[in-house]
Amino acid sequence: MTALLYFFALFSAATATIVSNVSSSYGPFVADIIVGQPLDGFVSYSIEFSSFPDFAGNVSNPNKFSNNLLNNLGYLIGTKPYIRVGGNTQDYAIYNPNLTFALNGTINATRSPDYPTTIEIGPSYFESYLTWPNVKFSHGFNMGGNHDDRQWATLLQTAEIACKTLGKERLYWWEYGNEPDLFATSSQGPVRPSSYNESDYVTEWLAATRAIKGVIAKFCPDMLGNDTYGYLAPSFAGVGNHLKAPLAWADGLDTDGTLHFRRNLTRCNAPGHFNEPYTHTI
Ligand SMILES: *[C@@H]1O[C@H](CO)[C@@H](O)[C@H](O)[C@H]1NC(C)=O
Ligand SMILES: *[C@@H]1O[C@H](CO)[C@@H](O)[C@H](O)[C@H]1NC(C)=O
Ligand SMILES: *[C@@H]1O[C@H](CO)[C@@H](O)[C@H](O)[C@H]1NC(C)=O
Ligand SMILES: *[C@@H]1O[C@H](CO)[C@@H](O)[C@H](O)[C@H]1NC(C)=O
Ligand SMILES: *[C@@H]1O[C@H](CO)[C@@H](O)[C@H](O)[C@H]1NC(C)=O
Ligand SMILES: *[C@@H]1O[C@H](CO)[C@@H](O)[C@H](O)[C@H]1NC(C)=O
Ligand SMILES: *[C@@H]1O[C@H](CO)[C@@H](O)[C@H](O)[C@H]1NC(C)=O
Ligand SMILES: CC(=O)N[C@H]1CO[C@H](CO)[C@@H](O)[C@@H]1O
Repeated sequence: MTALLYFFALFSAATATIVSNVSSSYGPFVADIIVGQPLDGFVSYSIEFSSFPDFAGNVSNPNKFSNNLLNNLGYLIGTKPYIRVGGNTQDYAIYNPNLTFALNGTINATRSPDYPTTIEIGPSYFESYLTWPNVKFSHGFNMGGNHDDRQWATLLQTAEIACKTLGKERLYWWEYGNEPDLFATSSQGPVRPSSYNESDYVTEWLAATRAIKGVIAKFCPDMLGNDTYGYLAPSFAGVGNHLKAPLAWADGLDTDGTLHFRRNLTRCNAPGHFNEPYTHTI
């Protein structure tokens, strides 16, 4: 399963309370809605990393249409939806500090016809996190690397910009790597050898998340509390793939005690993946 877009429920003590009201033809009915039930951020969304600038816009051109939709949902739910920025394309995104626009994506239809598999992001990519007030985000760091020797520099550079931009008010949790259980077998082109196993994954994951933590300690030291520093993980695509989640846990994925759960209630498939079964797992 290469789910790019799905609904998921996020459990957190954090609250992103909406402050704006929206006009509605439902009139007094909306005022009677009990906010915050059944769960904070009960309806939340994942936005494909490469599409985030389109959905959110930037500081000079914020996407007000998207914000209005989120406000309306927020008014009905009690909190604005939480937004995960990630998916397959987070693992292709290479940081280029000289890029003068948000994202340079190139589609290779042989690899994937519906999203770019060669991607550079520039400093203004992160402006998209500033266009939707009172939304909490998870930012997806690039673990796959796409065979680009700027992968490690990208991680350290984006960790600094992401923590400075999001701050603890906007951050939900971090995510390092999307569906790493498919890295060795990806139909878009493997990014790890076939010998890649759970202990390799755990070693790599711990080393990189500790490096991210080092960057945060330097630039955003107020984001290292137990309620502000953590990861959505293992972010596996399924239960029958090359890496198995139970083995990753057994191999020490949560050695640092930084993992937070994600449970999906309903998911919908992304374009190009409609052949997959639609699942309800409430
Ligand atoms: C939202 O607007 C409705 C209708 O004007 C009003 O009754 C309600 O108190 C407002 N809610 C908030 C949270 O401002
Ligand atoms: C960015 O541009 C500067 C000035 O042209 C150049 O020196 C530097 O190597 C470039 N950096 C990258 C990562 O391309
Ligand atoms: C902001 O978005 C507008 C509209 O898409 C675009 O023209 C502009 O180049 C963007 N600014 C930056 C710095 O990317
Ligand atoms: C965007 O990426 C393509 C390669 O995918 C490259 O040919 C092009 O020069 C890049 N554009 C900019 C402005 O960096
Ligand atoms: C597109 O992807 C295919 C399969 O990975 C590769 O063989 C081909 O060289 C790529 N084309 C370009 C222009 O990069
Ligand atoms: C995983 O692969 C590494 C080499 O990449 C090897 O050292 C290790 O023994 C393997 N672990 C298991 C459990 O097979
Ligand atoms: C943070 O969590 C760790 C591990 O659960 C615990 O040992 C530590 O006391 C906590 N720190 C605070 C400030 O609550
Ligand atoms: C995308 C995702 O996490 N899907 C999972 C949703 O829950 C079912 C059952 O618990 C899993 O099989 C899916 O992998």
